[in-house]
Amino acid sequence: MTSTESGAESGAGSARSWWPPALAGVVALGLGLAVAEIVAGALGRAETPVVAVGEEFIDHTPGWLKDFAVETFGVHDKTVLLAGMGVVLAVLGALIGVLTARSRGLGLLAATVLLVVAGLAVNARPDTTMADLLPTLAAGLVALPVLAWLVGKAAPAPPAAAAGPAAAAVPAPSRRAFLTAAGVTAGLAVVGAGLGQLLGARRAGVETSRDDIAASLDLPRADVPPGVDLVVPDADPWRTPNQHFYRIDTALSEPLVRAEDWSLRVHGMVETEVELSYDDLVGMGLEDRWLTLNCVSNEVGGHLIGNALWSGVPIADVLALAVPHADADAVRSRSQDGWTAGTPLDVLTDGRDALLAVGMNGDPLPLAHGFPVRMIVPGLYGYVSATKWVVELEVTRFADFEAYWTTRGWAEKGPVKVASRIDVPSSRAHVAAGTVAVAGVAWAQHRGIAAVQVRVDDGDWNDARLAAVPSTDTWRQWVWDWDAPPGDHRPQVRATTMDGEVQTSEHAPPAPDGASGWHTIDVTVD
Ligand SMILES: Nc1nc2c(c(=O)[nH]1)N[C@H]1C(S)=C(S)[C@@H](COP(=O)(O)O)O[C@H]1N2
Ligand SMILES: [Mo]
Repeated sequence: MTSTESGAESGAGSARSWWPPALAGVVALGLGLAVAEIVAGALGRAETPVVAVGEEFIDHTPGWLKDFAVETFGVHDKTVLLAGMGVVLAVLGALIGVLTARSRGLGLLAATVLLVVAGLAVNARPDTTMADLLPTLAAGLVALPVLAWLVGKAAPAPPAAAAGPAAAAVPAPSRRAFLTAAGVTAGLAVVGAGLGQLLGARRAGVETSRDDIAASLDLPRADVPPGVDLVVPDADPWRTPNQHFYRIDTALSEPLVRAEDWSLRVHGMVETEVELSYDDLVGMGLEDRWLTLNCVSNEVGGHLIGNALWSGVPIADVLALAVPHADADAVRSRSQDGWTAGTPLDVLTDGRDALLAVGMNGDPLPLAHGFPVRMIVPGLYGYVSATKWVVELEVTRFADFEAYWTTRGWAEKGPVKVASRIDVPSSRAHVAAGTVAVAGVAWAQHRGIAAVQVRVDDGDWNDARLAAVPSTDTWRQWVWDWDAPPGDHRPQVRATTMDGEVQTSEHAPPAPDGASGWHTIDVTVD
């Protein structure tokens, strides 16, 4: 019976060597992904199959898992996701390779299914066109034949008549030939991926567009105002450099928007729909404001917060061009990649420095922080206000829509809670007895920090010395000189706002509307 025979043969084959076809599958898949990188890079598109699948995954993971990822991995959540996808892809590639060795038809079918899934993910991304399918298509056109060819070398179909002795004679040279073929393919994949990265780095001219903006816009030098930075060793600087500014968003690969292609549509419940180009916007006049931005996912004592000099146009001025209807109460902003935020209309028009920002610390916005234009609204968490790559403002009513994070269980409105953080000493530090500078920051954007107090081991509260601030919209540094006696101690901090709210000791987790509680650290005084 032929089926028994071939079964026995493939059984002997798999006992001898299941790994060559598995390796063939991994290498073929790798080459396919490299080809996708090259084509996406050449086309200047952000959506490679891997990116699209990753972003669909991000958009469809349940809220709790996302919260867990941000809490556990913080700003490294994307790296962890990509690493996880790498492992899953390697396993899938290996399985497809093994399957292909058993049955060419089934193996190629499985590979095709994988491609179709990737294609569907690309298609499901907002703002994708047929052109975004080309990287996936090219990946398939290269990976499928290479898969069949490599698996053929890894597990040569036994000649129908050949029995034991012939099979025993074949392996050595064919194994060498296979390893050479696999090695060359893997090398091509690595070189290809590198080339793709290089092409991608040109980013469809977005970096060039950013350089042009840097040259043409007269952005300010972001000199730190006098007295704001207490310069306590090891404390965070008052001004957060762009490269150290936390990054949180749902985009696995930054949306690529050139300033010259950007436009902002203001519509919905307005008298006149308005569409602005980048030049229209900056032509309205840029204002420079120090504003502190923080994430609702920031834990007590966390670092998902930063302070920068933002250059931009007041959102109120742009809304005024469109003239919102009196019964509207919200603005739904949308980014180029489809993410949305819902911001109270009154917050955007009450005279505070809510900006459509184009500059950050004297440079055009970095791609990761929303180039070419983003929103920044002092007093609100980023998820309800700080839309990056913003392309649309829809004047509407909260009753009529839900924004990205609201549909995932976070609060509809996200005013910043008053908070304070101890930066030095670091938690579990050992310090020498004597005078120890306890220092950090406190923030309650747009309300302002009036006082910061520190106590140790539930003792009396001591007033910290406050640094200067240019407005109520930034964080405020503080320092308290502690006469530290030897032993284990627990300093903790609380802040009071200018409108008299004392920071609550009540612990709340970040979800659904921001963490609360006093930052407390453990210090050993030697
Ligand atoms: N387009 C877009 N804008 C976005 C987000 C996003 O996922 N997509 N995340 C928001 C959140 S939750 C925060 S805290 C801030 C973070 O801005 P940053 O990355 O510049 O620090 O961006 C906001 N704007
Ligand atoms: Mo956030």
